[in-house]
Amino acid sequence: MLKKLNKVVRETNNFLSRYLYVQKQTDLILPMKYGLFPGGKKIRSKIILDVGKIFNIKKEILMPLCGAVECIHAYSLIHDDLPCMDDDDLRRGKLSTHKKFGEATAVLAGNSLLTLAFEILSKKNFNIKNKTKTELMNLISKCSGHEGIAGGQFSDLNFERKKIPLSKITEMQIKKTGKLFSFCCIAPILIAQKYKFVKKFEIIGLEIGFLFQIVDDLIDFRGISKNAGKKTKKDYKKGKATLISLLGYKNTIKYEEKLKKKILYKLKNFGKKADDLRETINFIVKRNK
Ligand code: GRG
Repeated sequence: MLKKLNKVVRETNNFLSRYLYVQKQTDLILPMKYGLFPGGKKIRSKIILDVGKIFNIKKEILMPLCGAVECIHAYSLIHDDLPCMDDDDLRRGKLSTHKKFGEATAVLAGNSLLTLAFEILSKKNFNIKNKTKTELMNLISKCSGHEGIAGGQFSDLNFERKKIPLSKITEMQIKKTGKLFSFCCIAPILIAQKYKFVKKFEIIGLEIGFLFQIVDDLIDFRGISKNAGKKTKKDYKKGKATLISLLGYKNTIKYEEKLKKKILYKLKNFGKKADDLRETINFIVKRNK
């Protein structure tokens, strides 16, 4: 799995490097690149390619999608680290973007990465039908904005030091992390025009994202900062509403195991073509960064 994931890292980074190389070399290019490379597991890109494999979509067609999703993801991390958000000095084993370039630059580099995602998706050489492009841009907007990542982040900040019920924590984490994963699962299906599978994979994506976030919280709880490439044990100090704060460590592990099994069961009818996606789901649970 690690070999396959590293290949996705190389290919996605190559796509983005080439894309940025032909852009006008403004003063924001450097902090944008800093937020994008190096580091980053590119797990969202891997999922796009895994689902693409199930629906027979060639990798070359999917690369702009991977690039666009990684731009939005990198943007969310840059802004997440800002003092007015989660206030982190370290990301991907190096100084966070605002620590390196200053807050104003980090805000603008983040904004530029968001708009770059839409630029990539609207390009002529993203070789899919215009109708599908519009569907993808509509969906990625919904997943990133107030109904998705931004809305989830808002709740995450608002829930600090409050007693929050499981349903609300789940809803917040599904927005903050699950929505972009669900986009990764739906996008190749929209390209393949296999609309009857959209709902099923939307839910699978939300659940994979939720699983990913639970593991992220467990990594923070276990607190091996050197592996994680960022400060750990922060959730407890900040009074974050997580599954661990509500259910405790052991029950969270049980919850995680159950959720993983539930997702894998939903893939049972997809045969060998879903093996890569199964492998990615298992990797998500085993990862330590
Ligand atoms: C509207 C896109 C957007 C952002 C503004 C700041 C913010 C609102 C949202 C932050 C959301 C956030 C940071 C969610 C956490 C998701 C998560 C678990 C990130 C870590 O992902 P990895 O482990 O990171 O895939 P790497 O470094 O491997 O790429």
